[in-house]
Amino acid sequence: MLESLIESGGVRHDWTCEEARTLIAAPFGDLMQLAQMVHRRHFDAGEVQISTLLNIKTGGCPEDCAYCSQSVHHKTGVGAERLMSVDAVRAAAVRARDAGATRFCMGAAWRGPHRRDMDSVCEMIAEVRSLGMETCATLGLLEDGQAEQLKAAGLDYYNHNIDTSEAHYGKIVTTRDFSDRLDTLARVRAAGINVCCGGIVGMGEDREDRADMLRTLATLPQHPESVPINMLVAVPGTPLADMPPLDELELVRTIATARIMMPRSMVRLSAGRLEIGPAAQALCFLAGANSIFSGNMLLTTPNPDPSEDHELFQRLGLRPMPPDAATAS
Ligand code: SAM
Ligand code: DTB
Ligand code: SF4
Repeated sequence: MLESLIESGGVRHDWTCEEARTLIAAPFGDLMQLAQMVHRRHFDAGEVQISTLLNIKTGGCPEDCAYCSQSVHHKTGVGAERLMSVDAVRAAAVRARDAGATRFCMGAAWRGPHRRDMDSVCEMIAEVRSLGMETCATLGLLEDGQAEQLKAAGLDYYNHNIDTSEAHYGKIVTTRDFSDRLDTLARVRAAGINVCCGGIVGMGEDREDRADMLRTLATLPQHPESVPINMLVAVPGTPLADMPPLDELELVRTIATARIMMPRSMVRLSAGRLEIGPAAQALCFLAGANSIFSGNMLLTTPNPDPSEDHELFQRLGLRPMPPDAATAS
């Protein structure tokens, strides 16, 4: 019965909320079986793409995202720092490349980049690219012309998450709208940059919100090439500090549903791996996740040690994905 949703075998852009909600709520075994089938149709299920994150501008962000440690609206102990130097970014990228990462993602705690920052960021992108890695940046909302500037500098991917469903968005952020995020995503796409867009689970939303968030992504004119699914890291001092942890199987269901609805996208098991532990991570890979962030730190919170990831890959028979395989067949 679930199989009828993927009968055409192709990539669908006409998903309905009802279909997304049916998938995410299906009996666990049925959902997992379908996700596995779709995953194996398009990818080598033994391969996981490895990205590295670097916070190039920490803290002091004027936005009020309820989950974020870097907002000036919350007292989290994360101070505002200046934009890193190009040399320091280059050195971090060399370390990431030598540790096996194929994509280097630079994050900045901005509402969006100021004009004066664009030259430095473009220089960073060109440096990282010259090291032979794919480049990714997450800098917030983009204005006219900025996506084109980033593209010209050699940017491969832009990360810009919709974070949650449109209905739940106003409970999480008040300093911008859901539609502002979609506008930037359209600018990125129009500039010819690959789109990395996903969200966070465990922010007090319900299962239907998670389905609706995926439906928004899967009905974009082109699916995001990467879909990061983050489990909320409840940061002390943020409004979501006391949010009870979401059942891990709900994260697994979200990943499986993303895999089925966006069959050719890379689905990244992003923040929250430290919190869920190895067994739940294994289920996420079975559900069709095929990308992770490697390195002890995400932006401001810890991530599993690379040696633990290596051990988990050994236990599960997983291998790092070579750079050119990150395009689904
Ligand atoms: N300021 C830019 C923006 O908002 O797009 C870029 C950096 S922002 C920190 C990147 C993404 O990280 C957010 O959209 C959110 O999905 C994720 N994120 C931030 N804090 C998180 C947390 N505590 N737990 C899980 N995901 C988080
Ligand atoms: C994404 O979806 N997750 C990453 C990356 N894109 C930029 C960020 C996770 C941040 C987790 C909280 C922190 O370390 O501050
Ligand atoms: Fe700023 Fe991004 Fe954090 Fe929101 S998620 S407060 S925009 S750094």
